[in-house]
Amino acid sequence: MPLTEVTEEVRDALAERRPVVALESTIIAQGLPRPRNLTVALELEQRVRSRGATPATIAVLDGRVRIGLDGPALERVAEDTSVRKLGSRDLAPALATRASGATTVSATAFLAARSGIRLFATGGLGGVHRAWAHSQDESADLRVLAQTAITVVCAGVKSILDVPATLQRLETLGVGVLGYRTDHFPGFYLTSSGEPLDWTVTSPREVAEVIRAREELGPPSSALIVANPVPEARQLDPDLHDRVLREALDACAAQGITGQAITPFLLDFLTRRTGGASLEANLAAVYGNVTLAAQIATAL
Ligand code: PSU
Ligand code: MN
Repeated sequence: MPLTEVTEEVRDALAERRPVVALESTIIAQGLPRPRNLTVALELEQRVRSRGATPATIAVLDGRVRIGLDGPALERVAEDTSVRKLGSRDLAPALATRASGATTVSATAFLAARSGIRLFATGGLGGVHRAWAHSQDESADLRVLAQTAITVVCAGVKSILDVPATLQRLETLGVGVLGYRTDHFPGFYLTSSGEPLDWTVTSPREVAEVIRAREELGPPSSALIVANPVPEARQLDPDLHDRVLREALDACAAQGITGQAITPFLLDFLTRRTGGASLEANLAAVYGNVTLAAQIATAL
């Protein structure tokens, strides 16, 4: 894979079948405010390590896929404003034009699975947007998850989305969803979206057993989602969430924001208009997911 560079640390861990957790980089480059994003990126890797697993943050730098980022590479992703947002369909043009970009869930899941990584942690997945009937905006995350054998630990899908429609799409696409210690789908900034789930697991070992069962049934052709809610004490106040989200969606429509810019716009709007409270809930969710992913990878 000449266009792919895997760090020695990740390569050794994979070769020795030690636990590895993939981390996406769009959350760093486009999902969190600078300069906090770099501190968070380093902290995420630290949390994976402290649970006995190897972190593999994924990005594209100067037209090369990077599986695992060293300090300077992580700094570049966090600080360089010319780093683009890359979904899975953007990978080939980015490589061919020597571009640099942070990878979304769709691009990260694709690249991680292709490198032999079985666990991936993020904040909230993309999904069906609320204005879907008119915009047809459904994140590429869903289709890639339908075709990629990887386990993704997340706090549900971003609450800026149409959550019931997204859950329906996941069912249609054959993507498994397990609630981690909950029988309701998490609501990203909120502990619960209010939507019920069919399956609940209560330990990293149980998730590992589901993963093994999937593999025994035949090579899995789709992803497994482990939906891990943000602790209630750290969720965003639900009333504040609903009010500011309505304003954010109105502002997005009024300003004519489209395509890849929508999600970063909404996340940033919420952070500013909740006085940073949505950011804290987002971080609590991501930290919890990264820790759980490392525990599952270790249990495997
Ligand atoms: N989770 C977060 N913050 C983020 C994202 C996820 O806590 O910024 C990113 C992921 O990279 C996800 C992307 O794939 O948002 C979805 O973007 P879109 O809706 O344009 O597909
Ligand atoms: Mn979109």
